[in-house]
Amino acid sequence: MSRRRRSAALLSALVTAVAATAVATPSQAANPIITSIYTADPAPLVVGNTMYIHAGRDEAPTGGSNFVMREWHVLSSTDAANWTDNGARATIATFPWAGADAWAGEVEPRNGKYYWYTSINGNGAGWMNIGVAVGDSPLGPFTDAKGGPLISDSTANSSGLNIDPTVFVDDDGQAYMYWGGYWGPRAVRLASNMIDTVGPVVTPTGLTNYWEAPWMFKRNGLYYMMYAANDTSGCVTDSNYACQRYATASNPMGPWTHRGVVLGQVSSTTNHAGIVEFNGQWYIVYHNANAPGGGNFRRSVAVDRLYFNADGTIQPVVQTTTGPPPNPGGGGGGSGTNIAPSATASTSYVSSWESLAAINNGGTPANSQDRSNLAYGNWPQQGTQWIEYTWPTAQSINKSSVYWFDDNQGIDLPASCALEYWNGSQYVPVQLQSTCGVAGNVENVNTFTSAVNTTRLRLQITSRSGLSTGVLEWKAFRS
Ligand code: FUB
Repeated sequence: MSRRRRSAALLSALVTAVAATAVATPSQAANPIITSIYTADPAPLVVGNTMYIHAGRDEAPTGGSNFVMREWHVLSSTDAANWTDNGARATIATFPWAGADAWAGEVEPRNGKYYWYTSINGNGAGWMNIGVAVGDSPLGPFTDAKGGPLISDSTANSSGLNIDPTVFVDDDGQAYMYWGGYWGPRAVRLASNMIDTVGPVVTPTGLTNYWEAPWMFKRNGLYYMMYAANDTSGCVTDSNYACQRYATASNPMGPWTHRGVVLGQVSSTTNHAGIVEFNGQWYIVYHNANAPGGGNFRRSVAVDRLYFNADGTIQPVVQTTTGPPPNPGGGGGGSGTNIAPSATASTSYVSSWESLAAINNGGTPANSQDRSNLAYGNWPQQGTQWIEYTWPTAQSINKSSVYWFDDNQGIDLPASCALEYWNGSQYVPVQLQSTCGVAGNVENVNTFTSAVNTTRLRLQITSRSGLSTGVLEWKAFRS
């Protein structure tokens, strides 16, 4: 395999990404979180120490009476209070088979890839479709993953309006997609490639007064479905508006049991929201018409805290104009001490033009190509390689983070990773609170379910087919 693997297409995509990054626009903490443009239909995603929001952009003129939506932006924050607009990361042109209406979507990670499911108006028969794009990081660049719609009006039992996908991958690896507008929720299983459906499209039961905009997640073994409703029986004062109701289920395909209202009426007629946990706090992201010059087709994303009761029910959200207080958490170092610099590093293999010293020489890279503070790489090895820290005395460790090296040549982001520790007689897996992170351009923070006491910590790294892997910085935090 050539060390100089580099295609013109990849270069062009990178140039696009770098250009978009160059115009990143930070804002002050407040709701709405971004006022330099109008944003809508937010879908939150936590990767490492960063919360991302994938959102549409409203471009309707003042007084406009229709959506004008041509692109999706990615907003990001490391404290849930101060947000940066990273620019348009996907547009209608991302889908060559489509021509209009970049409506609501959601990004779901799997196998080191990020799948962006979107509502988009196809050029074929019917109106809205569900498309899917794929990228290597939450910021993209994203390309059409399928060459046509995943769901369209031709799909048997599809919704009356095929919009607003929410995708959820369960602990057993099975993925589910819910979507639908005009009171027509639908559900289907996705294949492990994330771009094909498996089995029939079904109509879920129990989503009382469902209108559109589902959002699925799981907490403490219970499945939650939040969705927009527009009834006047406890939801809104005028059915042109919507609230967010929610239901729970013990099975990802339902049946669902309606539990109540999460988010009341907002100042825009549409109400679209997502829920996520970040640095130990739950958040709801939603949109309203509160930005200067805002309106029903000039919406803006807001973020507020969300609280669960002890029985798993959700407390009604208090909408604020201040937004949540900064919550930098412990991600990327934070409260714990990084003890990697005091360890001796070893590895199964290091290539001659890279350096093992890179992994614990401190600092946080600017991106996955930033080798200014050295880089570790194992090209031309493929499959599983490891790096390891050894301390002279046992350390109590409860968290680790890794910043992957990707030279866009022979070294790429891994397919997967795993942490192990030496228990005195053998290596055993470190149990993590979520899947070992393999995202590019971010610090992937892996929090342990409980601290381990050990003299040796090992990071197992499995490459993608035909490629090798690398690390810019690997941290281990004392509990
Ligand atoms: O933004 C266009 C549409 O409005 C979304 O797809 C719906 O959820 C509603 O927010």
